[in-house]
Amino acid sequence: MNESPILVPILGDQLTRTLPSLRGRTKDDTIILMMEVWDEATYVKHHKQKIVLIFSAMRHFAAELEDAGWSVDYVKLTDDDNAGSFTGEVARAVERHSPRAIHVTEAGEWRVQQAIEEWPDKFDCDVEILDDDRFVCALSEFNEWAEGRKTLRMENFYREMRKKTGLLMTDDGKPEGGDWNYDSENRKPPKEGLDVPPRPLFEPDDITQECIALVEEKFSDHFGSIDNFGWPVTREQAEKAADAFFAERIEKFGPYQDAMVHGSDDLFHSMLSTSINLGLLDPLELCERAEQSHKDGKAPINSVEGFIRQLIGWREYVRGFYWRFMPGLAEDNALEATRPLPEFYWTGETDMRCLSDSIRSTHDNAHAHHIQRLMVLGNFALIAGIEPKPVQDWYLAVYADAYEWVELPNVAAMVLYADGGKLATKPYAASGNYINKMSNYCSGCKYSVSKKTGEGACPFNALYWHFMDRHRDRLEKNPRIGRIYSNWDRMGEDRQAEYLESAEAFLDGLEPAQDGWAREKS
Ligand code: FAD
Ligand code: DLZ
Ligand code: SF4
Repeated sequence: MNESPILVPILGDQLTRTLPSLRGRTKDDTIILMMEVWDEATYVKHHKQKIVLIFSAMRHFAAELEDAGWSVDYVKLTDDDNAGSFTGEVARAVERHSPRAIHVTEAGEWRVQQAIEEWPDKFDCDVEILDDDRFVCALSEFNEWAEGRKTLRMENFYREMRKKTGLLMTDDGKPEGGDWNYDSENRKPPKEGLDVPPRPLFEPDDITQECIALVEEKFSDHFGSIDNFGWPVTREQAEKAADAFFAERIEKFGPYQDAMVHGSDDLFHSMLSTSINLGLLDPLELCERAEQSHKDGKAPINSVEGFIRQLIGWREYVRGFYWRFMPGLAEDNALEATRPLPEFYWTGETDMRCLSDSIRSTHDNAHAHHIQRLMVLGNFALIAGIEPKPVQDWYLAVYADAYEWVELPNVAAMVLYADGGKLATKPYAASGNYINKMSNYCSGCKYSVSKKTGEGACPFNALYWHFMDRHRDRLEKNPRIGRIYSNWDRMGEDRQAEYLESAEAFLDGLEPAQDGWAREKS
């Protein structure tokens, strides 16, 4: 080893062999630093599976790098003198190794990037912060696209990404199949007897078992069950999970993308977000595989286009959006929502079957699929007027794939409309009707979805109109939603009063979440 090496800190969601800060480095001149730190493990009270996943994936990645001949300085959470923060651990590593420079890939989260940007002043060596190029769209490119636009619609951005990548584009520059977006074909309700192949679960090996024991000991008061842990923790396992998706589920991914079935947690979703966000899978490679499965006649265009849109559309778009609007996005509250998060988000104890099943899946798997997150859990938080901050913290804590750059735009902007409409053209508010159409939840629910008000009525129905009524000033002018008010006005004052009273009685009965689940530090 050279006397004065380059120190390369690799963060928990940077587990990619071709990471910019690793590319071009030589093994005899580099110390890789990986750090399990208390600050990251507790800035929200992450689901137990999420901590196991990240620590286990980090430990596996470190072992692979060492096997490949790299020098890895790995700091475990329980190591003596662990400083508890990235900056504290880098300071200790600088003492140990006296590096001539630190090369680090920019952080995914604003909070961590702020800390990294202080390193040049803190440490007596060069600090190089490299752009994270594991995305299709650089942040500078997103800002160029966004600059001067009145609205930042994902669909427009997505078309640019299609052109840029050439995915699903014909030789003469047209969208494959004639349309850019096949969403209208992707709203099939779940039929009886939907036959869903199970996704592969990976048996915890010794490293994962150690992480499970650690989490059981140190994070026993965190949300979630650890019994079902089966997430991929290495690139090899993640590739097996991807293989299974492309072999067995992509065909029906599109049609049933918005479906919800009681007790069926994965449906035809890829379940790859944890691996993609950790850096174990390359999203562009996945899109190319999806495109290939269409070319091979194994998946229809609506499935493949839907999958590609989630990755080069939504995923890239929310990242650009996050960095463009942080730190304000985390504080936005355009609808002035103030109600505390209900306790049932943590306990699952509610008679609303759609919510209790989505929370059960969240508790058991550290996962719920998109439409549960958006139209059940999110929709409820929106129409019940829950304050954004605890909702944001809840989503950040409970999902194994949650990092603020992807979680916050989805929660604050897409679900809660807290940004006032920079992302979505209208709030995604819905009554029980939508949930009934897209799921089998309502048939077994204590509430009646067809009953609008009063005892036993589905709470979503009255809450929907309560939301519409209290935000009339803002929403009436919105061309995508404004005409709903003519239905409201046609009901007449007595009926309106019944809706509002029903909603208020329900809201009054909500038990606020106990302290202790919330963000430990802010
Ligand atoms: P699939 O349905 O198979 O989709 C394929 C991939 O597309 C996903 O793996 C993911 O990488 C990407 N994707 C899909 N939708 C989105 C989206 N809206 N934004 C960004 N990427 C998307 N995704 C996260 O990765 N982390 C989060 O913290 C997160 N929080 C969310 C919060 C809310 C309120 C909502 C509505 C969505 C959130 N999503 C988040 C997006 C989406 O729900 C998950 O990516 C998806 O459920 C992961 O499961 P999957 O891999 O089976 O996805
Ligand atoms: C989420 C998380 C957790 C729970 N723990 C760690 C950790 O101990 N060490 C680490 O490097 N990363 C962890 N992470 C992921 C980081 O929070 C994530 O890499 C950054 O926030 C991205 O900016
Ligand atoms: Fe959810 Fe209402 Fe249906 Fe019950 S009736 S499952 S609360 S939408």
